[in-house]
Amino acid sequence: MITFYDCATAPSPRRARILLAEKGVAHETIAIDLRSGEQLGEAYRRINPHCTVPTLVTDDGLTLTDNAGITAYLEARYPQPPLLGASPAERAEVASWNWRIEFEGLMAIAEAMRNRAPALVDRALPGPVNYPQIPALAERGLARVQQFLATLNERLAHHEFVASGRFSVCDITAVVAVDFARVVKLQPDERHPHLLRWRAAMAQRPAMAL
Ligand SMILES: N[C@@H](CCC(=O)N[C@@H](CS)C(=O)NCC(=O)O)C(=O)O
Repeated sequence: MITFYDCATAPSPRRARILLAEKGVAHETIAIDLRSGEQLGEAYRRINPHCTVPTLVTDDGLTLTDNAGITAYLEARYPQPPLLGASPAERAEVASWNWRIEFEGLMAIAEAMRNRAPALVDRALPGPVNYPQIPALAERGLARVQQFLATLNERLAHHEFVASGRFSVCDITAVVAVDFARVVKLQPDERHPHLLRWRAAMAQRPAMAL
């Protein structure tokens, strides 16, 4: 049995949760309570020394400790439907857009949120090492998130999906990022009609409700 370590309120494990559903992979889920710091406790640290979710423990004995590894593994093991692109050109486009959404979207939101949340003092970055908050990074993060929403809106003006002309892991990462932006009170609005159209289309997929 595949075991998935998850947290219902966090964006990173949501990416893997949606991917597992889109691929139709049977698994059991174990919830990790990030709010109480369970990820930093000895028991979870033994499973994932990076102290982050998601973690996927496969039925062939691998422990995968981030979305990059989980995605590569699931695509190779369950190739249908292909979510990393089919042709060499598609694969390059998916890799490129996925990185952009992670860096310009997810990282920017995390930067804006983690550098000012009172509950995250000294937890400005996830992982086993504590880092202090830098309030100026929260400010910069907000500007970056607004730019990210504009960039994605522009991209979707002429594309039905984010990359490769079909549904891919980029759409999953982008849905998670756009939805997570609400934690810094930024959401697509009338300035982002293409983004709103795409998000409504994505809502038709049952996995996106996860
Ligand atoms: N590179 C990792 C990042 C995972 C990550 O940052 N997870 C966050 C939740 S979204 C976490 O575990 N945070 C624990 C903490 O803040 O202590 C991935 O995408 O898999």
